[in-house]
Amino acid sequence: MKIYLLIFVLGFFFGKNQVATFRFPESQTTPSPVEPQDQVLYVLPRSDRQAVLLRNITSSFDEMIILWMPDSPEHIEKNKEVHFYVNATIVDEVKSKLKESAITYTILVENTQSLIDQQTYNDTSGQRSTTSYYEQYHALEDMTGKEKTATHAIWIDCGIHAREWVSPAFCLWFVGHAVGFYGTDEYMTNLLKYIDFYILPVMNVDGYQYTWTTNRMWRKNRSKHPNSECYGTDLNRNFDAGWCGPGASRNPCHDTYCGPYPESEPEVAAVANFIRQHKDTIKGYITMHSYSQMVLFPYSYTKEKSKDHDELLRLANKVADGIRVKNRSRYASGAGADTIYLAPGGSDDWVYDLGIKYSFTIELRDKGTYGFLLPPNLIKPTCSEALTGIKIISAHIVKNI
Ligand code: 0X9
Ligand code: ZN
Repeated sequence: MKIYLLIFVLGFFFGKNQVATFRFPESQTTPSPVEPQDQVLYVLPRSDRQAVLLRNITSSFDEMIILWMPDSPEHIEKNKEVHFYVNATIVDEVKSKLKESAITYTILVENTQSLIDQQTYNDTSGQRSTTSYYEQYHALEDMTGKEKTATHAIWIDCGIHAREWVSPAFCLWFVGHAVGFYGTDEYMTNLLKYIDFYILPVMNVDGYQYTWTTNRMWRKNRSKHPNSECYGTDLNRNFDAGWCGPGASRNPCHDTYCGPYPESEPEVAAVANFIRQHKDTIKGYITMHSYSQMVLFPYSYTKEKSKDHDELLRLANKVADGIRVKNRSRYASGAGADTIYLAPGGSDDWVYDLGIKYSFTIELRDKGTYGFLLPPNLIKPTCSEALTGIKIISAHIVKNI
């Protein structure tokens, strides 16, 4: 059995993975009950007019509204769910605007700050021997690892997007499961006879750290751009696959900013270099995101089908079926561009075009009840169902090596 944890190896290439000691941020204490909290609102636009209005509202309040779903205002369409995080100071104003425009909304998450507190206060170092370690969220300094060489391997990365905390939690949980249940989980033990895993628990190290210290809703990395006041590039728009085409933004202030050129970001360059160097060994690529419960495969940068579309669709359907039967959770499956939205510059598409056929994005729980603020007690069921999926993909890869 070989499981490689890549955080330090790649951290070396990033050249900037020093992390400050975690300090409980002042802004993250639960306000008194009378103090209004940030809220997540849900709207289903019923007409093109409502979609346009929502596009305007969600893009006009600067940092005060953070779109959770879809990824950018341009993707807001009639009859497609919209989830957005609204700063407490403008919650009333936004609600009145929606009412004025006769747009019905519901509150998805009312107690955001309490959820954030619940997810950060119990971060523990040095409790790795207890199972509950894997059922909590962990700050960066809590994760460690090293690298060797493999013959057949599957790469799994987590934490491309900073705020999707259940993703890094999954990578840690997966390592804990593979090591802890080696010999007991027969399927996994067998799998590990034929295939190694490269695990990168957090690709977006700076962004992830920033969500622990400053802004829980941050998505991008934290790079600085010469001609802009805004920070950050969306790492999943910075890979060299249809780079910065429709579905990405050239504006550094936007959440889907593609960066100044492909692989401009050190995190992306490090991962791309590693995968290029190991492309004959790496037989499968799986990148973990949240949220919306989906099993996606290339392409996302074009609506055209890939040449392996049929095989990948069958496999993605098998994953969704497996999760439904074993874990009783519903995952949608399909090519990215049809299933979620057109989004170029993603890691899965780049890896696929490099010649690694089995390339998947898994969007973990949930479907919007908590969104990015998935409570820690849901880490375990989320990881269990993701493991079901990864076992199915891995078995297919092993059969086809
Ligand atoms: O928009 C994304 O990058 C992913 N969704 S998320 O909500 N986690 O941000 C979807 C990625 C699908 N694959 C590509 N766009 N290549
Ligand atoms: Zn994501």
